[in-house]
Amino acid sequence: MSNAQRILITAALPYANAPIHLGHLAGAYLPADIYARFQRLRGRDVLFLCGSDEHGVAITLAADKEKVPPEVIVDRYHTMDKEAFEKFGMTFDNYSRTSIPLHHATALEFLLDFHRRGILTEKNEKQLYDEKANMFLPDRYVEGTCPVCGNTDARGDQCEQCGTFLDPLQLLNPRSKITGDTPVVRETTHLYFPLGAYQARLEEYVQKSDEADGWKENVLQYCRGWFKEGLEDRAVTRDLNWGVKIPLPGYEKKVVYVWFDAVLGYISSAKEWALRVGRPDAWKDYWLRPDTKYVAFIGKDNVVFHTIVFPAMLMAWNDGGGDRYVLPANVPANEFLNYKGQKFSKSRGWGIDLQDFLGKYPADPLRYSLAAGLPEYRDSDFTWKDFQARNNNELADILGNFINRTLAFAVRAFDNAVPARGPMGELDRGILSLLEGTPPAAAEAYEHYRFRDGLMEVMNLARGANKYFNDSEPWKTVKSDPARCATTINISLQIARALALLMSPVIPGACERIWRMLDIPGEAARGSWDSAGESALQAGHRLGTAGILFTKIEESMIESDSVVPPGPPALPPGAAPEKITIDDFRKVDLRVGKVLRCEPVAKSEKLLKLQVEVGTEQRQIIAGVARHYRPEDLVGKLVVVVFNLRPATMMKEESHGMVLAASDAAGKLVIVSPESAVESGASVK
Ligand code: B3M
Ligand code: ZN
Repeated sequence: MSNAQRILITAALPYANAPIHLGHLAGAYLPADIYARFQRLRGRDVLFLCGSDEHGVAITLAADKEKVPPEVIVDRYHTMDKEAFEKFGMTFDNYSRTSIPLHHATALEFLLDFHRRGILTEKNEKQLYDEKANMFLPDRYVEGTCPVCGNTDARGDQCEQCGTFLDPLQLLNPRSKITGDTPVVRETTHLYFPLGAYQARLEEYVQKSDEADGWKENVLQYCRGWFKEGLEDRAVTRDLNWGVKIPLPGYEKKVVYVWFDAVLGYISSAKEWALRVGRPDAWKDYWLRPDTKYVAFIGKDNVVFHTIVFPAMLMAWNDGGGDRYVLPANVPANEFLNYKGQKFSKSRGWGIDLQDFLGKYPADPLRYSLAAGLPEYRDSDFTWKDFQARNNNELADILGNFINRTLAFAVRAFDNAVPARGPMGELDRGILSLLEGTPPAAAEAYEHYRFRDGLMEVMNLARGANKYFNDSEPWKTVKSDPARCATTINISLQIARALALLMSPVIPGACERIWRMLDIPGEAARGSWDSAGESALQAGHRLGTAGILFTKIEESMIESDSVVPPGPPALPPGAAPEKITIDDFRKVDLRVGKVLRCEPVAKSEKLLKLQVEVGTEQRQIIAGVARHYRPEDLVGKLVVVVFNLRPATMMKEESHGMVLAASDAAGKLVIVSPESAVESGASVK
C-alpha cells in the first residue's frame, strides 16, 4: 500500500467563520503539507486538496452575531484563510469552498441518489424549537449542560470539554443561542441515513485499513468506542435556510446537514481543480481508481465523520453499481495543541491567529517548531519560549551554522567550488554512512505519519554533520593536509545538499535558499528524496552566494509579544458577559470550604481530587489545576466552592461542586481564597 504511486491527500475543510490559528496547523494542516511535500519528493503523483466549509450553524451563528448575511462571513474568512495558508507555505493543489454551485451539485448528486435508491428514510422526530425566534434549533443553536461531564457550556452538537457528540435533546438545561430562552420540543420531518446498516462493513473496513497502513491508536480508540455503542440513524437534513437546498417536496425550508455536504467537499474540490487545469475528468484519476491511496488529515474532533460517516456514504454510493470512490486508507488525526493550558478555540476566541503570527515571524521557524512538537500522541502546548529555543538553538545554531560554515570555507579555501574528494578516513566513512541512512530512516517515519520522528532523523544528520566538521578540523588541515581538507568540504557540501532536500517538507523557504546558495538548478522541492543520500555534487561545481539562513529571535521580541491575546482564558476578547440580575446571582450558592486532602486523578494531567470540608459536610471536588498546584500545596487551603452545582463525573471520578480560580497573565490558574480566615461553610455573597 505504501508504495502507491498516486496519492490523494485531503486536509479538513476549516469553517469559514474565524481566522486559522496555530491549533489548526498542528492538528491537521502542517502534517498534511509535510506529507504532501514529502510524497512529491519521492516522485509520487500527489493531489492535495482543501477548501472552506461554508455551511452549517457555525457560519450562521457568526453571521447572526454580527448581524450580517452568512455570505459576508464566508467571503471574509475564505479569503483570509486562503491567504494565510499560502503564506504559511501550504501546497494545496486546490483550495475550494462549499458555497459554489459545483459543490452544491455534488452534494445533491449523493443525497438524491441515496433518496432514489431508498437508502434514506423519512422520520418525524422531536427537536428543540425557539418559540420567540420561531425556528428549530439544530446543532450549535442550543447550549446547555453536558450529560456526560457536567460542562455547563456544552454545544448542541458536541461538548468541547469531554468531546462527546451530542444531540441537542440530550443537553440538560438547554438554552437557545438566539434568544437565551428555554426551547420547547416540537416534531419535525427529516431524512435519515442508516449508519447502523453499515456497521459490520465499517468495522471490517477500519480493521483492514489498519492492518494495511497502521492507523493511529487514538483514531482506532474512537472507532472502537462508537462501534461498541452501536451506530444509529443520523439525520442528514436540517431546518435552516443556509446550506445546500433540497429539491424534494416538503423540503423547501430545509437544507442538507453540513457534515453530509462538507465531506463531499473533498470531491468537489477535486472537480474544481480538474476544471481549472483544463482536464475536466482528471479528478477521476484520483477519486475513482482503486489503486489510489487516499489519506485524510484531520484534527481529533473530526474523527467520526472521516472514519465512519464519510466511508459509509461512499460505501452506499459504491453499492449503486456506477462509479466507485476510494475510501480513506488512513485518517491520521492529531491530538490538540494547547495554548497556556487551554485548547485553541475559534469559538471561544482563544489562541494565536496565523495571520497575526506571520505578520511578525517568517513561516519556516513556525513550521519547524510546530513540527518538532506536533501533538501526535497526546496534547502538546505551544509556548513562546519553545518557539524561540527551536529557532535559535536548532535552526540557527545547528542547521544554519553548518550550512554557513561549510559554504564560507568553500569560498575561502576552494574558490567557491566543490573540491575533489581526497583519501577518506574513519570520520568520513562514518558521516557518509549516516548520510546514506538518513533518507530511508526519515522516509520510514514519514510514511507512517510519525512526523516528529522523521524530522528528528533529519536534524540528527545536521547535528552529526556539525560534529563531523568540528572533529575534522578543516581550518587546520587546510594547511597541514589539503587533500583531507578537500574531502571534509566535499562531504560537507554533499550533506548540505541532502539537508536542503530532506528538510524541505518542513522548512521549504530556507531549503530553497540553501539550494540557490549551492547553485543547483531547479528547486529543492522538485528534487528527489531518494537521491539525498548520494554524493551528487560533482567536483568543480561552482557554488552560489552564501547568506544568512535564520535570524535569531531575541528575548525582547518574545516578551513584548503583542500576538498574545489579552484577557484571561475564561473570558476571551470579544465575548462580553451577559448582564444578570441579582436574583440570577443568588441562584449560585457560593461557600467557603477547607481542603482536607488532595491527590492526583489517575491518568489525568489536569485534574486533582480534593476532599473539601464545607461546614458540616465533606465533599469530593475535581479541579482542573494539576498543572498549577501540587496536591500538597492545597491541603489546609480555604477555597470558594460552587455548592449547588449539579454533580458531574470526570475521568471516572465524581465531582460535587467546583472550586473558583482565576488565570494570571502567564496563564497559571490561581485558586481564589478568602483574604483572612473564615469559618468553612460561610456563604460568599
Ligand atoms: N469544518 C470542522 C472544523 O472546522 C469542519 C471540518 C470539515 S471536514 C470535511 O473544525
Ligand atoms: Zn462533556
